[in-house]
Amino acid sequence: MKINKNLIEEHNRKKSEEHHDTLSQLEDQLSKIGFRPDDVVQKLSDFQVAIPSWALGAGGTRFGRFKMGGEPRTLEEKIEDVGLIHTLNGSSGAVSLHIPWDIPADTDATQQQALELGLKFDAVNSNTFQDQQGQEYSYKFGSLSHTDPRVRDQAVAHNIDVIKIGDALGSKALTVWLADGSNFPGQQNLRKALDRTWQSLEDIYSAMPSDWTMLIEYKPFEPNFYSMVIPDWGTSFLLATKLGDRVKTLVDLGHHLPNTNIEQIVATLIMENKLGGFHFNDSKYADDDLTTGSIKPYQLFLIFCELTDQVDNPDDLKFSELAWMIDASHNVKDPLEDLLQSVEAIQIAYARSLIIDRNELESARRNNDVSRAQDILQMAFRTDVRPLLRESRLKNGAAIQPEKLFRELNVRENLIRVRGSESTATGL
Ligand code: RM4
Ligand code: MN
Ligand code: MN
Repeated sequence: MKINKNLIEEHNRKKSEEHHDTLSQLEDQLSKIGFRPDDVVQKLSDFQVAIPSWALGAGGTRFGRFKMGGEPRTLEEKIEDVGLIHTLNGSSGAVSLHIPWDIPADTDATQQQALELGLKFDAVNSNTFQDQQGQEYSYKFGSLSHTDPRVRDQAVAHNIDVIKIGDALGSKALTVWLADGSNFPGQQNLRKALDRTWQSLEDIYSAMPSDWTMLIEYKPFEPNFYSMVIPDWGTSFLLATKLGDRVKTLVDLGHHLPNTNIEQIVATLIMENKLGGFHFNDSKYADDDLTTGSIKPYQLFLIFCELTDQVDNPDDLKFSELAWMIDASHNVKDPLEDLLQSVEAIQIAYARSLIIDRNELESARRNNDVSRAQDILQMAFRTDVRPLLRESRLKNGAAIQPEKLFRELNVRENLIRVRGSESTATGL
């Protein structure tokens, strides 16, 4: 299914008056405190967040999976769905593939399809956390960290295959998330498991094209419940440092123990030039893969505050060099609506971080004026920046209110008509 541009224009015409009223009010308010709203709008228009190919169907828990209807049956249909999201919001111009769930039958055709929809390929993800049919050795007891060199070699070879597929599609990064670890004390030699992982990653790194980046995720527990080989940002950072310049840490927001100060991790990684990108989602407990910004919007804002804090070091961080990706799972919501909500939440956090009075904040900090510093941050957080988002969508030729239009056009019903109510997407 494709959404005709005329429908977007018609929607925008209907919403235009109301939009311009709220926008000019906000513009006045921001100009008074010395901001140029146009700059924020421009930054928002340029900012693109990749959609994960594994989040377009109904996700499951280990207890079950409920059909949603109209799920994409093929990679082509997954890319079509990302195209739908991007047509509606103008901010999802990239897709992140998971191999082997999404092996393209014909890379040229896949690339062509993406190009026509205005999509690029962000990081490709390898998968050594499941056994695939016909696979020679099992990953039951690990992959890159396995005690048996034949298993490690197989896992390394898989990662190199993933790079090859990504390379043919124009991707420039590999994400490695390792499920390796142990369930019981004594099961694994902790030091040796990390050492073997490092060696396996070396093999992958040396096979990677010179303009590629390797992104290493971390996660404290699950599927292993006693130890994970890469449990935290420190271990990811250590491996990234040992391996080389083109290896960085990927921060998946759900991969932390409750109440971890993620914004502080982000600040440290920026300082060391080791921040590779994000898997955006939200969580109450751990790897819940909920809609970004649905549980802890203030945390998301604080993360963006670190990302856009360039008062003293304007060249520290190049947004375009980071991988901005969503990693979510949908058990009860329509994934397309959920992804629209996620992108919007990310943009809201970004926009709010751009209207912080940085000089005032720095001076409050210098003077240890704690109350003032808190007020400055919260003033930005409490501002409704959505008119700026809507303006950036208009600029990108997208819909002023993408979720509204999604419902008005009965997108899900149309997808069910074409794909049936029983279709299932590959993924978790
Ligand atoms: C993991 C991790 C990976 C994702 C898989 C599906 O928890 O977050 O990034 O690829 O789930
Ligand atoms: Mn992830
Ligand atoms: Mn995860």
